[in-house]
Amino acid sequence: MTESAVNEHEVSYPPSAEFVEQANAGPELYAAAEKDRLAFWAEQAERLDWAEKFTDVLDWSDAPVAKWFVGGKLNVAYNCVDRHVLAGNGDRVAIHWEGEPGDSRDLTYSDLLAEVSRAANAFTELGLVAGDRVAIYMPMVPEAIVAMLACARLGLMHSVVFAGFSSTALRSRIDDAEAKLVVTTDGQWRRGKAASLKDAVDTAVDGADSIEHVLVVKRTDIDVSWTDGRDLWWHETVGSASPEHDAQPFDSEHPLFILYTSGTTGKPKGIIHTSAGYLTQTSYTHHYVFDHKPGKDVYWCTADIGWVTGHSYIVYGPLSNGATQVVYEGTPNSPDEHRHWNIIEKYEVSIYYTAPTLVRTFMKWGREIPDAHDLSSIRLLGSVGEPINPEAWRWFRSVIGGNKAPIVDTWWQTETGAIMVSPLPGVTATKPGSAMTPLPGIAAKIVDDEAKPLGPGGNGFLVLDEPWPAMLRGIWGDMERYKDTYWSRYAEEGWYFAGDGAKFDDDGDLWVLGRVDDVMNISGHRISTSEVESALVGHPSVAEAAVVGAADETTGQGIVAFVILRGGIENTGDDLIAELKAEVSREISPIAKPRQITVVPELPKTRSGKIMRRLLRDVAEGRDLGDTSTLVDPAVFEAIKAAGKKA
Ligand code: 6R9
Repeated sequence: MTESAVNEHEVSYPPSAEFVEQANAGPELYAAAEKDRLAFWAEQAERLDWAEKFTDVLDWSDAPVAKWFVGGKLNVAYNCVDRHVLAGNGDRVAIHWEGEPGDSRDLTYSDLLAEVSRAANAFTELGLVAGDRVAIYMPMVPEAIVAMLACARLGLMHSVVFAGFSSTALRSRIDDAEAKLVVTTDGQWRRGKAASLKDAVDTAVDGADSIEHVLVVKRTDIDVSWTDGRDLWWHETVGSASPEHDAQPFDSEHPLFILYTSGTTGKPKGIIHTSAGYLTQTSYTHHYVFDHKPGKDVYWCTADIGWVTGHSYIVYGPLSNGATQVVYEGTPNSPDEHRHWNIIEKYEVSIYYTAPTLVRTFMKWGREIPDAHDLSSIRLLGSVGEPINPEAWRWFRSVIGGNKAPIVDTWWQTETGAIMVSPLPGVTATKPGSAMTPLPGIAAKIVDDEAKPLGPGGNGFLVLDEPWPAMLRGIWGDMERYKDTYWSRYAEEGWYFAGDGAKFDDDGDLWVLGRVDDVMNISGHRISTSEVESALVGHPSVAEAAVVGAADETTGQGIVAFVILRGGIENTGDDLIAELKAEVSREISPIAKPRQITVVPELPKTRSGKIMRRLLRDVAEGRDLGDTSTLVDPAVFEAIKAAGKKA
């Protein structure tokens, strides 16, 4: 392995004395979990209101399908809504909602209770019973969250499908889960324009045998076609239902939702999550990792509910903790690039959780934009979704965090349900680019191909060697694939294979290097795509970079890079490319020097913001493009190919 792109012994950032003073978590949390892991989780489960106490913390006898908090009963929606009202916090704002065109709405916990109760009554009236599946295909409107909670309240499983996905993607998810109801909107706002969403639903449900009803929230007021008997307006059906509803408790292991992961190949996997373990870990992590203080903090997670981050850190974690949060419907540059900072100023957001790709976009737009705003309310920043390169990390901390807000770089997956590896903001001295340490109660290892655990300096695969409460319970309809994908690689040891490469630095801190399929092999040297990207982005001319390993006759793979320049930087052609290659040589090693660097206007990304390296590899290796259906904008490729020809 080559040297890392960053000097990991550079200054680390300890929390300030003032932060430590008021922090939810201290070092004793690690000690408690260390002493007795299961007792620690039993204690965390006390964060929830139980209708019936559990008798056992964990039953792993049917591994790899866990049962957590065995014999317990609770209602997830009651824990996210009712209990806050009953505790006297009904007037607290749960959701400060900002619509894309500039409309806004505040929902208190009492409002949320009335809405969720109405929706639960309406769903019951439609004949839905516990265990049924409901597809939710909606933009970021409050009703989307209400619909999810109404499902949870009734023991229905929701399957949220990102509203940017095609009708084909929606249909395959409806069919796979045999959903009976789709909840949607007439249309969605995108950069000031209303675009139909109902049309896509109509196409998707045409001939879908399982579907009985389509429930439509009026959002944009555009015309929709209507199928009588099947289609229902939310404002009529839910609007006329009673706001009183008695939540029934369900077993700890009652299924809560299915969420399909954007698989790189083949059919998407319907990841199954269940109730009590999932809620315990999302609540626990939201409280400690974000140092959340209910009634004081204003929290904003910029994800979409179509992704797991939206499930765990917009809906279940924050609401179980009685949070006041911002929910934003639109894109960060609508109507202009000031939108996020305007929202932060307006609501005095104190905790801001986003993705590295967005941080790099902000860098590209230039610091004068956030600098024009008062961001002094921010006291904590979070990052999720991919490795955050040290350059973006430092920019985030200094420009957005006023050089004082701790950054929590949180590693986890759809499959893990909740955060697994992250700093604790009042404890950990953080290093730019490192997710640092498994959280208290979480067991992780870095191991080699032969399952040998690696120590400081080691570089291998990230595995989870003990079950955790929010872990997936399977893949919908395909338990063989569940075992095969996650548990066969280290079957003998019984470890969960995360599919990520990782290393421990010499201090024993953990660095996630990216998906294993993103690790290149150059003349027998393993180099992570993100390491090279990080080096490129470290150059003052580069805003964003994507790196792939392309087949190479002599070296096995050669490194091919695509870069976007920062605003105002002139593309000097060969001179610039030579300089960038030299930069990578310097930062990592001559072995890591890209064979080819192409300046491009855009990078192809999935709708969740992940760079589609597979497609870039196709371009780099001169192949026809495969499936581009999950891309935000397939036209991006034409521009990339054109730039490649010029290069
Ligand atoms: C939550 C989420 C999971 C994959 C995961 C890894 C990457 C997520 C990361 C990170 C480095 C972090 N990933 N967080 N890599 N540092 N802090 O993103 O879930 O969409 O299922 O993606 O994302 O590669 O395996 P999901």
